[in-house]
Amino acid sequence: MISRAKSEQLFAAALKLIPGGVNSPVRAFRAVGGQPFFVDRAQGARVWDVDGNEYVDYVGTWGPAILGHAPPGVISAIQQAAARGTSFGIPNPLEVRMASLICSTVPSVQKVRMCSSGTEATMSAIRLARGFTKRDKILKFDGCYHGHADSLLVKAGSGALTFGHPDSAGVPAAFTEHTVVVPFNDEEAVSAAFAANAGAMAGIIVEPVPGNAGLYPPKPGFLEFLRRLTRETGALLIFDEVMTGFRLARGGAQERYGITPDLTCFGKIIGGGLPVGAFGGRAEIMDCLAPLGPVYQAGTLSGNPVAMAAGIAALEELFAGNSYEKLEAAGAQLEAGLSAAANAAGIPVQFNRVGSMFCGYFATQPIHNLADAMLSDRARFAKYFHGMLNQGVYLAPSQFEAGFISLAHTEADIEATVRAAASVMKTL
Ligand code: HOZ
Repeated sequence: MISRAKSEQLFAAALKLIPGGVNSPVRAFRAVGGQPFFVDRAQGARVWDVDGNEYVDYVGTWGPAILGHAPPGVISAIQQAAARGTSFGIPNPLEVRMASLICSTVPSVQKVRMCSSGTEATMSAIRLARGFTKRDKILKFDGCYHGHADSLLVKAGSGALTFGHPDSAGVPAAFTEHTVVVPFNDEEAVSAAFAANAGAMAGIIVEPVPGNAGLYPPKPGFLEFLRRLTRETGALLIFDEVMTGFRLARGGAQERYGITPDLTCFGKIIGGGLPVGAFGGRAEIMDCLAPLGPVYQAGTLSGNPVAMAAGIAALEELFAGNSYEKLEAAGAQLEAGLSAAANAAGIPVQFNRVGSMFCGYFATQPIHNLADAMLSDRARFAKYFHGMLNQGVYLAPSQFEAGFISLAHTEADIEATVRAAASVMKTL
C-alpha cells in the first residue's frame, strides 16, 4: 500500500492557509477525488513526492517541461543569470535574444512583447486586436481556455469547466457582453455569429488544437476557414499557442497546419519552467502598443532576465536535435499502446493525439468539440486516474486536461506506462 502521509499532513496545513489548499484549482484533484500529492523534486520524466513515491509524469508542469524536468542546461543558465541580478526593470540583452529566437522560428511573428503568463498574453492580445481594429466583439469557442482574464472566462475550459464554473462568478455581465461563443469545429456557427455581428468583430481567439477540455484536433479545413473569414471581414485571427507553441512543431500549430495568424500568444515552453508569456504578430499591429501606439500594456517582471535565460536555454536545446521526430515517435508509441490496452480490456476509449499532446476519453463516440467531450465517462476516468497513480504514473487529474510527453520519456517509460494501463483497465 502506497503511503502519502506527509502529503496528507501538508494538504491539511495548506487547506487552512490557501483556498482549497492549492494555488491553481485543477491541482486540488477534486475532479478525480482524493488529495493531491506534494512534490519534493523532479528530474527528467519523473517526479518524486514528499513521501518518496516516484511517478512517471505526463503533466510536465502542464506543458512547459518539454525537455523533461530540471534539464542541466536550463538550470545552469538560470544559475548564471540569477547571479547577475534577478530583475532590472530596464532592458537587458536577453530580451533581444529571446525576441529574435521567437521571430525567427515563427514567421507570422514580426514583433513580440514579453509578459509573465499566458493569461497576460491572451488578455493583452485581445486588447490589442480591439485597439487595432477599433471594434469590440471577440469570438471564442466553448471549451477553449485562454487564461482567466474577465472577458475570456465565458464557457471556458480547464479548471473552470472541471469545477462547473465555465462562466466565473465575479465577472460583471457587461465585461463579457462583447464575447461571442460558438462550438469548435462548427463553420456554420462561426459564419452565423459573424453575420449577426457584421462589422463589429475585432477577432477570433482560438487554441488551434484545443487542449483544455481534453484534446481534440481541428477538422480538416476548419482553421483555413477561420483564416479566410477573418481576412474577408477585417477581423484578426489570434492563435492561443500557449500550449501548442514550440510543441506541435518548431513553429507551433501554425506551422503544423500551415496557417498564418495575425497575432499569436505564447507561454509555458518559452519560460523553460519559469513564469513567462508573450504575444506577437504583424509589425503594423504590434506597433499599436505603447509606447508607439495607444494600446497600453506593461509589466514589472516582463522580460525578466532569469526567465529569459531559462527560456532561451530551453528553446536552443529543443531546436538542437531531431526533437520533434522523437516527440512524434513517443506520442505514436503511447497512442498505440494505450489504445491496445483499452481494446484488450473491452473499454471504449477515444484516444486523441496531436504530436506529444494527448487525451484518452472514456467515450464511445469520436470527440470533436466540448459537447462530445461532455459525453465522456468521468467517473471511469477518476478510477483510471487513481489506478495509474498507484502504479506510479501521474496523469492530469481531470478528464478535461491534455497529457504532455517530453523528450525525457524513454521507450521503456512508455512501455511501463502501457503495462500499468493494461492492468488498470481490467479493473474499470
Ligand atoms: N490551467 C492549467 C491547465 N490547463 C493548470 C495550471 C496549474 O494548475 O498549474
